[in-house]
Amino acid sequence: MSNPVQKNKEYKKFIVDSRLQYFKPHATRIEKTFAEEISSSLGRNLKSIPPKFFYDKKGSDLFEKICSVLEYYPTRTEISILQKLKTELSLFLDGDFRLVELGSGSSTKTRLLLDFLTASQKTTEYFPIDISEILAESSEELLNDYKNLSITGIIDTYEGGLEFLKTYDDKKNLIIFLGSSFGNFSPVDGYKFLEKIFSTMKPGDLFLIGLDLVKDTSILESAYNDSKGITAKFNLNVLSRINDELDADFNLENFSHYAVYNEKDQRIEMYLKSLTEQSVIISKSDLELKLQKDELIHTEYSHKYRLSQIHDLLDDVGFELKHTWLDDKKYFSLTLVSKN
Ligand code: AVJ
Repeated sequence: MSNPVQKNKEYKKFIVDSRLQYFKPHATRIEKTFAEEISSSLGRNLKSIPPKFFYDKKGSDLFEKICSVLEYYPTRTEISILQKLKTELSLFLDGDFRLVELGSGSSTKTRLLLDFLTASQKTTEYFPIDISEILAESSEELLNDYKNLSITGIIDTYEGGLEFLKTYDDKKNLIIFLGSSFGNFSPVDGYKFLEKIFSTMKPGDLFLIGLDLVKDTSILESAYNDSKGITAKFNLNVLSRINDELDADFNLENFSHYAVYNEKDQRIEMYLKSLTEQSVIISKSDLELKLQKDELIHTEYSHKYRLSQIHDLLDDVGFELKHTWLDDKKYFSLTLVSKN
């Protein structure tokens, strides 16, 4: 086969060493800037800030902390399911698979799958797809710990990375999307995203998705209102980020964290509540934001699913259901599907 890189002219390949390389799109894409997105999302009648902006360095660190607070059950529950799953995965893998991860992930979860793949395959490739530069240090640690592993980072949006992978070669892919990150999508956007994944998969490829399940409102609301206030800090941090990067003057003391479960729409809704009537200047977005007392800025939806909904959704997109793994309390799910 000819060098597969040549087919993807719009990506530039960076070789770090024989086991580590990454691809980055060449030209700047026609994506809106942070300033533009904030200008339109906060410029509307119902104000919002897209959740993808939570994850600057500080926000990513705070999210890591959330993952280990007592009330936030998803991370540790998913890890416990992955521990169980990895011993059963061989039943579903015919031949060698490359691990493709949407998001560069928490290395704890990635490692559980790499433990299994690197032990059962002569060599294993790991392809994280992430818009933020994939951390050099964590790659180095992985390469140290798994001698028959090689890493190819794709620094792009999930959609871009998947499109790139589609024509990359004909090795089989096990695509993983963990942590219930899918829960941030609205039902319509989520459906489109799954169609995108489906359309970029080759027959024989597998897709593993981690989704949070519907449960008692009190358990859900506690998970997003932890007693240490880490989730509140995480939510408020997006305002600091806007202050720093867009020359804004949000006074964080004038806002509070508010998270509530909407039973009808099966989602946690997160907001920043304005504690006073106030006005905020966001220079780089060219915006003077006027807020009423108690006005809400929407920052995140985190959808929860019933098992039957997960199965119907994946089935509607065209996937074939292979298996769903749950924890004992049925708090969280991991579902493996294939494209035939
Ligand atoms: C990363 C989107 C899965 O929705 O639970 C955690 C983000 N927000 N606490 C989630 C989050 C507040 C998290 N996801």
